[in-house]
Amino acid sequence: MAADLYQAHDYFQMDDLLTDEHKLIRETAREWVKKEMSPIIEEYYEKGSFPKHVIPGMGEIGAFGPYIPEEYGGAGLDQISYGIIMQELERCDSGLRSTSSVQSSLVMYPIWKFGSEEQKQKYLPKLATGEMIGCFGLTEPDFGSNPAGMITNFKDKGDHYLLNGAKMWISNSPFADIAVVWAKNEEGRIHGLIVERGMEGFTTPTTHGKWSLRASDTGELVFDNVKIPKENLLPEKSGLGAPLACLDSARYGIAWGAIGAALSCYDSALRYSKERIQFDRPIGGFQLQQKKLAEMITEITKAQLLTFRLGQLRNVDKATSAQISMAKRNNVDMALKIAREARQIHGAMGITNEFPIMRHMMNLESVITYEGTHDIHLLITGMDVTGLNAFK
Ligand code: TGC
Ligand code: FAD
Repeated sequence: MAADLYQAHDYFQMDDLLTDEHKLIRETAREWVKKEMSPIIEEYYEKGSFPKHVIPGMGEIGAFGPYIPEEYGGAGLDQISYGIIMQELERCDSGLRSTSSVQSSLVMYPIWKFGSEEQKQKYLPKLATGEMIGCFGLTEPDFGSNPAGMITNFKDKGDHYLLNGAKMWISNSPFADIAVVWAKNEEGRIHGLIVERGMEGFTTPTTHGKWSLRASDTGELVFDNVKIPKENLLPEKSGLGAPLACLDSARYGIAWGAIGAALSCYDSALRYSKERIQFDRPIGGFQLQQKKLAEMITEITKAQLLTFRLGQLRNVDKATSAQISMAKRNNVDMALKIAREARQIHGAMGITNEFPIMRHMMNLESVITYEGTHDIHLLITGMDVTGLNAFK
């Protein structure tokens, strides 16, 4: 890959709204990405695997559970800090942000919010450093957008639970040490269970053939009469609202992350438009290219403002699920459109790995689908503004 020339863009002086701590967190993440990730991302993307050797470094920059209290090994930071880290990671690659958001919002968050004190002490400090990696099993082969229909179930066998079923499309499952798995009990009530690698009957086959999110390992979780110790059930919350609350946190992180991918594409396109000469002048001097670039920075700026405000609301626990859905949907769609326009500005060069554009574009095809599809988030907004439920 060519040298990482990335420069962030801040058209509406958003930096004035950040604290010195926010800026320090951003610099730390940005420098780490430039030094450790940018030189290797294309290689791992082509190989189709996540660079596991960077996991301890991710722990050091606070990418695992930044908002988890320090007593459990987290950094005790605010929601805007979490967003800033997600943005810097996804500026490099959505798969890198995925690993961070799954660990933080889908594994550490449910253990912190719904776990017992023993579970928090046992898992959170190791998850915060990356000594332990987790994954989150909600989606099933026949239940994606509609997780309420899940078939995975557990039965009470007196001194343990017996877990059966299968989860599909699970980020990090092939190498995760633990999985937070959502399953129904005999009454059909959804609960979270912590399943550990090595438990008999538990396997994690890798999913092959992805053209998107290639620098992230995806797989299945298969449970064939797996004995789960009773102390591995998350005791503090049950029902679909429990996994959906985790999704709120992860979707919030994606809203920030997608701006990072968009900034990366815009930055590359802006530079290229000033350097590439056709008809004896830089292509950036043509009105058609200026229209693309002007619209890109306008959409990025709107997303930055929306997302910063969402962060303020999250900080005081006032953000609604529907507001998070709007931001996730808007920002991922915005980033995908910018990736496509940026690709055109780069001409043929835009399809090569000399530039990050095509990789971002392919990644964003996953991001627009996972954590609730573009359609599902529109229906959540629709339900919120009309009070009418289109799902039922
Ligand atoms: P519904 O009847 O509306 O709700 C069931 C219960 O949940 C409550 N609730 C929420 N609670 C917290 N946060 C939210 N966002 C919530 N939304 C709803 C609700 O109040 C209710 O509570 P209660 O007490 O009354 O029971 O549920 P529904 O079955 O109609 O479904 C609604 C729908 C479609 C919006 C929901 O199922 C949905 O969001 N579907 C999309 C599924 C999804 O996003 N899957 C993501 C899987 S994980 C993933 O993709 C990780 S990618 C990781 C990476 O690499 O980054
Ligand atoms: P479906 O639900 O089958 O949807 C197919 C199409 O139908 C979509 O366009 C959808 O918008 C549309 N549709 C569905 N319902 C409606 C409706 N009511 N009205 C209108 N249109 C509708 N899941 C996890 O649990 N953990 C993970 O770690 C995880 N990681 C993932 C990583 C990757 C790379 C990918 C691609 C997915 C991952 N997922 C994960 C799964 C992801 O959350 C699901 O793919 C997503 O929720 C959509 O489910 P589905 O693919 O089954 O699509």
